[in-house]
Amino acid sequence: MKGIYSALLISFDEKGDLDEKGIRNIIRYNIDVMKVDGLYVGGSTGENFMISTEMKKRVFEIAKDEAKNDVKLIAQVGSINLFEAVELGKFATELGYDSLSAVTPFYYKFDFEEIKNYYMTIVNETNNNMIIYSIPFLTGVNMNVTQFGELLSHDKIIGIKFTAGDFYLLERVRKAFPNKLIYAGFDEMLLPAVALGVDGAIGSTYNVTGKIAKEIFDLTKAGKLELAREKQTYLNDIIEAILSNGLYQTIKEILKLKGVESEGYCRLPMKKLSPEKIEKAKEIGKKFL
Ligand code: MN9
Repeated sequence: MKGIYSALLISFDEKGDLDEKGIRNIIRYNIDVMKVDGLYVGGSTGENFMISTEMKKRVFEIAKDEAKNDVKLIAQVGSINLFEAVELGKFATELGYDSLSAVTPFYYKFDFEEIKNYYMTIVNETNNNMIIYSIPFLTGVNMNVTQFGELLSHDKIIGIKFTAGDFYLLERVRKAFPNKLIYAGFDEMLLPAVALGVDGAIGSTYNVTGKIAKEIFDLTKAGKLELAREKQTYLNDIIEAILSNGLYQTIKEILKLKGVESEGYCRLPMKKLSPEKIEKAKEIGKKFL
């Protein structure tokens, strides 16, 4: 389960329906061209929190059907509707996903007992592996080493997707749980996360920069830090440009530029790119064709 995973981008049509052909093309590009080790399906990048339960299931089906056993597959099933999370967890487990993942429950200020109960419920009901998805800047949920430890003490809770810049916490968690999987969640901080011993990384920009990410990962592991830093700087120039133009929309445009056909719309309330921003997206993409 180690290595570089793309947080799978989902293409929608202009009305907001799933663009199945486009989704399949994006999956193939990730596997065949970016050579990622796995796909993280139904995460933030998949615009998962804006779509219906039926659509989430369909996305899991499409990804499994297209990827088969070519790469590892993780299904993000977290939802503050715990019944939905369990239903999706059972569904993805039956499809053969290698692991589930669930975002920490957000919006209400759930206490740790409630958070723990949420994870235990999903794990006990599905009997699949679970990767905690921790992304405090979007959820407002911060967990400390002891709390991570309480969750990770369960055999089925195999790791954390750590999308945060608190690298002291990352190092403490790494030391405390050497046998659990830790995935770096911020693409722009891949090198320092790998230097601190993460097992892999899951990111949105890897849909188009997966090969660069893999180089950074391997160079850093091999201790070739100077070269790794050059590549990280190169990657961060791309990421900075993408972020300033509209994250998911811009990556979808870049995919089109690279010949990956898709409708490439985002789901409302995310907005469309203006014609100027579409041009800008193309300029960004051309720099690393
Ligand atoms: O899955 C992603 N997080 C979000 C992790 O999209 C919220 C990251 O890959 C970021 O998109 C990326 C750019 O900031 O690091």
